[in-house]
Amino acid sequence: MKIERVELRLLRLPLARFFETSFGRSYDRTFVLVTVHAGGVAGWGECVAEHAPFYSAETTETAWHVLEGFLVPLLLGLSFGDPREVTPALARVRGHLMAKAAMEMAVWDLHARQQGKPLWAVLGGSGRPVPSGVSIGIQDSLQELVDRVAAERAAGYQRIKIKIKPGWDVDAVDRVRAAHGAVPLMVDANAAYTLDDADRLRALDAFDLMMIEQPLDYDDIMDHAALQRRIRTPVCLDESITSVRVAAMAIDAGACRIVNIKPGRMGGYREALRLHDLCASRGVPVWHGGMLESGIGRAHNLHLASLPNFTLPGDIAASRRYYTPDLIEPPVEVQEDGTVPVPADGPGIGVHIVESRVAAATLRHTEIRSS
Ligand code: OSB
Ligand code: MG
Repeated sequence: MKIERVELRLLRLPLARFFETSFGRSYDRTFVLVTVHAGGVAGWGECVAEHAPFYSAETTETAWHVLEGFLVPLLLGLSFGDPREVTPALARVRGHLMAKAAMEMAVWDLHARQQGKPLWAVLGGSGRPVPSGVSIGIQDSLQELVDRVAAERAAGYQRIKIKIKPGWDVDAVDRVRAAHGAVPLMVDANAAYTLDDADRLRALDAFDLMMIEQPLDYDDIMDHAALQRRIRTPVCLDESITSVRVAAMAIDAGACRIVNIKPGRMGGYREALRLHDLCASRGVPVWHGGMLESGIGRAHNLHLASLPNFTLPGDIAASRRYYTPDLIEPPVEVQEDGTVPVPADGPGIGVHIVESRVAAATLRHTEIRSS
């Protein structure tokens, strides 16, 4: 396959409701969409890099810069038979995993569409509906948190994740447990603690949490291992897992018992599939994370999350929790049993992209052709 042209778009969409983590509060999402064209077929990818370099060092603007100046030219010069050949061809570029992933995943979508197959089939998934949970941000009050949990449980979601930070942790979990009993519950700290907080984090052991996600530094493995030796709650790593190599190290070191998989965080599907298989072989359960994606990125997530070792509910919720309207029709919906069906409206990611909505949200557009 030879890619003939690539389009980049920078979009901004208002969030249906603000989202607050230990990094701060967001009211909208700015992101890059990548479209790859070959033989009259288009593949789409969504870059998970955010406006600010808080979750990761990448931003929407670094992703744009690296895609436009380096990654797209490398792709346009490439002739390949399988989307797995894209990642090694980009290896000269250090880092910028989110920028790489957006383009690599667009190529997978294109490849699936050319074969007339759903994306899940070329990824080795099953297309089964995906057990789904929600990620609930930091609220203005504990009562609002309790009310949000009630609303999400009523919608059917299979587990609740709440964001924590110093000052919004043990009390928040205590209130949710008191109001909601044995609901499957976990917390995500987005790297807001240090090992000095181990006693505070150990206090969370009393609440029978499914896991604590990324309590310590984004690039740390050894401190997480030290923490896991001191707490009973399973540690799950998100930010730290940027490659299969790091994941193997983390598992061997006892730094995590569960892994959050986000292809956007690790350069794309090739590495995410290898991580899925590594975790399966080590008996480590995985779940699919989310980055407040639009329906395009969310569709990608659903296809991957239908692989067999995604045994825990993912952060893949209905469109209405994020964007109203979403960029796709019909929107992603959660079913009464708390699963979300994998989109099946055609080959590839299987969604109808509403081009007028994409155009209305686009702040910048460029097209790069092979010379
Ligand atoms: O840490 O999982 C995270 C959103 C943006 C950046 C990082 C994270 C998140 C979420 C939201 O938790 C998950 C979602 O519903 O998309
Ligand atoms: Mg996380």
